[in-house]
Amino acid sequence: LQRPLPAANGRSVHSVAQTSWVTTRDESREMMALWPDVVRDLTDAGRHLDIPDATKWLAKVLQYNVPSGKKNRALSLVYSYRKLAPSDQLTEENIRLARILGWCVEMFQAYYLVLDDIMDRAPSRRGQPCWYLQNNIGMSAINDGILLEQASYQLLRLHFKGRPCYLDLIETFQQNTLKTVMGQTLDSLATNFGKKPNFTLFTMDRYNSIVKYKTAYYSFVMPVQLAMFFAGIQDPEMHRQAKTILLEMGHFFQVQDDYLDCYGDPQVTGKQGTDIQEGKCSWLTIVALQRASPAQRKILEECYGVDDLEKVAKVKQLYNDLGLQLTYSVYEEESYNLMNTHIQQISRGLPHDLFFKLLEKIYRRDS
Ligand code: GPP
Ligand code: MG
Ligand code: MG
Ligand code: MG
Repeated sequence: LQRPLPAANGRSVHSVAQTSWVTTRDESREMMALWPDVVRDLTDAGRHLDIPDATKWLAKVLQYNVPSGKKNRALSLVYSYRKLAPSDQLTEENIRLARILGWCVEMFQAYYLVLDDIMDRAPSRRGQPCWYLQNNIGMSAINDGILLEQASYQLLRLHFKGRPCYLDLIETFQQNTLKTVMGQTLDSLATNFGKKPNFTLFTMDRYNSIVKYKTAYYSFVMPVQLAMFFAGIQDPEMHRQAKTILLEMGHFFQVQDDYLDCYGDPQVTGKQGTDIQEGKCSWLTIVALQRASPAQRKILEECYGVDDLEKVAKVKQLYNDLGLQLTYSVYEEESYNLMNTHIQQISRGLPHDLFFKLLEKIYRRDS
């Protein structure tokens, strides 16, 4: 599925991507082997036995929404832990705990996605109907989102309570969730809560804030921060340097997400794009507004954020006329090179190859 990768900065991108793919696949298998234990911990380990219906429902919510994704965030966490922990800490038991922490992250991701899909009126996710559209669940899915969030804290409590890093882990989840919901707030404000979008908020500055908060913190900063705390790394300067490059990667990741919403193959991404009809503040729209002639801007004002297939097609045609696919590939290439340079500048004892690996995982992604 991957396009051939050109070498950048003299590094053989292709071979790095291939090796990482093999290890990622093995780690993904190890994660899946642990999943039944996670469900058991949360459903029939002696808790809430007096309300078996609710426990059964929780098992269903977990099964549908958590293990079906790519697990990129969990895999990043486990990989980071392996790279960051002192070798005497890398016991079977600690690797298992890192994987459980990975599942906590995936449960948070599932919680965000269940709610985000309601907010974005999305039809599909990970190649299946969105949870709120399953069996008339509708707005009850809001409660299921909260179930997923609280189950994640419960799993954390079961395995980490009493460890020195426990409070740091809880705070990392809480702080990053606050950032994420603040980002969703900005996203909703630009979208004008489902009415006609507010183009005065469609600036690159505003876009940068939206994606930093709604995506970069929880998708890139959080998994590595958790791995650092679990590995016993507290040094604020190390955390600051990691955060700086991870926010950059998270920004890049959301630009890719916006691009794939329009130009991706739903068979590969597992989700049908809705950004145009929902009037989202997307990277494509910002660039289009920057480049549009007055006549073209008029098309956007008439057609953007309207649930009408013909109008959606007109917006896509305008993106094509403005050459946005080429703009995107140039942007992707340039950002990739810039991030490689920034990784080389990391000075505070953080392993560069960890960040190179995280970057390779997303560079030129199509899903
Ligand atoms: C991505 O935006 C942001 C999220 C999935 C964060 C949701 C967080 C909540 C607290 C609800 P997006 O809508 O473009 O993502 P996607 O394309 O995957 O729907
Ligand atoms: Mg969405
Ligand atoms: Mg959204
Ligand atoms: Mg999207």
